[in-house]
Amino acid sequence: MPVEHVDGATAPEKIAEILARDGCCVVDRLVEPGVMARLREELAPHLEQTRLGPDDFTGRHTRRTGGLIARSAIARELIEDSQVLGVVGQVLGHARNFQLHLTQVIAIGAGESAQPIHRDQWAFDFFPFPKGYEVQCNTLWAMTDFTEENGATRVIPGSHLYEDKLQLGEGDTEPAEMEAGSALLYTGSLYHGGGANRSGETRFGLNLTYALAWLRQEENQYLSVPREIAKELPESLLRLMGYARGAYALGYIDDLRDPIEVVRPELSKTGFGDLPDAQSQLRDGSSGSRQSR
Ligand SMILES: O=C(O)CCC(=O)C(=O)O
Ligand SMILES: [Fe+2]
Repeated sequence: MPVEHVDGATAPEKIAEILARDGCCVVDRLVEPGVMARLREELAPHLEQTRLGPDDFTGRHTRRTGGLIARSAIARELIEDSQVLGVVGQVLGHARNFQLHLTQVIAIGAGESAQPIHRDQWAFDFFPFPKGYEVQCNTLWAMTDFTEENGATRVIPGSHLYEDKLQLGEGDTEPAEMEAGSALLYTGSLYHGGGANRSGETRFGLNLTYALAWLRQEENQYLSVPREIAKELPESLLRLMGYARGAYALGYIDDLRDPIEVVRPELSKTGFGDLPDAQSQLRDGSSGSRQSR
């Protein structure tokens, strides 16, 4: 079954429905291809300096460049894309809040072989999350066109409901082909992998992922983004990076202080900040689907 495509104006609710059904969906032309060209220009010095991967999973002909909040204004905007956050809010709506999990340009070089098929949520030490309980909602933006030949991500629509820890091969998958400016959205439970690059050109993708705020982030945002830069960021992005509590109590500093105080003291909420809201949710037993931002 090929991956379903929707156009860039599709409502987040509709995309979330497709993700619930298939575990993946391509949103065509979410931004103009020119945005992706500018992103590449902006990141060029960092992309050039990034080392090749050390193993077959990360890819020995693949460069992975992170720290994108510190390095790119365009990436910062894409991280907060309202349509994407709308989808993520729905897919992860069973938890109180979610946070940014990682920012990474994945540049699959010519001659790269196919990445092993995996679930991204295996990063959580292979914890067997219950089927249907999504912990991650991911985007992979095409910075160049994604074609079967140049290493378009291989996906298995519907595999988010498969058993865990399966060993699947390229033959089980479909290529998520799309034009630059489009994005593949997929859950952490979807079986997928980077494709083999049989073209002569590098395939550039931008992986921006989000996870429940009670899980550890894959890319450590507090250490990847220097404090001088963090001080200049908008509150919404800081909250998404993890300068906020996860669920009710996770991540405060010392005397129950709001973590945002470290970078923007004027934004601090006193005590638990959102305590009244948190308490009312505990009292009425609802799990809440409010994003903390
Ligand atoms: O670059 C891609 O197409 C996918 C890479 C991937 O799935 C991963 O590194 O986890
Ligand atoms: Fe992956």
